Amino acid sequence: MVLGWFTIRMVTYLWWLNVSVLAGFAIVITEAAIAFYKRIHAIPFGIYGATMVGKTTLNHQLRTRGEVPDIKKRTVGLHKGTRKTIKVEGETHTLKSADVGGESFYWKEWIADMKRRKVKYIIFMIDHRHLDSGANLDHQLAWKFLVDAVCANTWPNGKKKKEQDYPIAVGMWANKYDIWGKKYSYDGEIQNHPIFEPFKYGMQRLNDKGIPTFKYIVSAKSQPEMVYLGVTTMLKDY
Ligand SMILES: Nc1nc2c(ncn2[C@@H]2O[C@H](COP(=O)(O)OP(=O)(O)O)[C@@H](O)[C@H]2O)c(=O)[nH]1
Ligand SMILES: [Mg+2]
Repeated sequence: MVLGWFTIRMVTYLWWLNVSVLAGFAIVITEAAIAFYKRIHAIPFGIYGATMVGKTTLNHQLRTRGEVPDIKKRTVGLHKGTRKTIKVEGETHTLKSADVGGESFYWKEWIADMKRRKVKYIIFMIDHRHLDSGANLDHQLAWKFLVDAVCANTWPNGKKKKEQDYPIAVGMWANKYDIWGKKYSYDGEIQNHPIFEPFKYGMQRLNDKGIPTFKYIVSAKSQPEMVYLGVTTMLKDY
């Protein structure tokens, strides 16, 4: 009788132990699987913008973290996408981006890149050249090209876009803050900084199309934390 009672208790206890160990084990496995999935399924990012804004620098920054050496070479055409793993506040994200030239004859490569890599997040980079000279329309022209391409219902080959062919969000990143921050200092909210003024209409068009836009200020060359925070904010918020 006593033995029987003891056996039942033992069996129940072992059963519970088993269940909790298994449950704990399952959680560990699931977490590992999610981390692994995140690493393998890199989130496709597209980094575009006029020439010399810092696209190659940003690609470097995402890959290496730290001060990026001066980029002297101009990017020719479209490069292969490379994987970057970034870690912010303990969370790891893997993203993939390809370096593309910024001269207008490469702009069509941006669309090819979006289509081929199924770009989910776009970072459009600008700097302060339009503030230095009102006659410089580099960013405005590149931006119009990009907004037209993203909002279009068809790809350049005439094929109709599907719902998942549109990006999840477009970031407008004003780069080289270390150069222009003081010169064009602004008291109000960063969102309202005059550097973004000429791009409002295009942002509105994207919003009307259901694509949120996100304004951001960075120094891609020397401020890795700003870069990483910008990327995670885009991933988290959209
Ligand atoms: N001061 C400063 N210079 C930058 C920054 N980002 C890029 N640059 C410089 O701007 C120039 C153009 O950069 P690059 O990455 O080649 O631009 P891309 O043509 O868009 O690929 C290079 O001399 C970079 O060192 C930045 O945040 N601050
Ligand atoms: Mg480049």
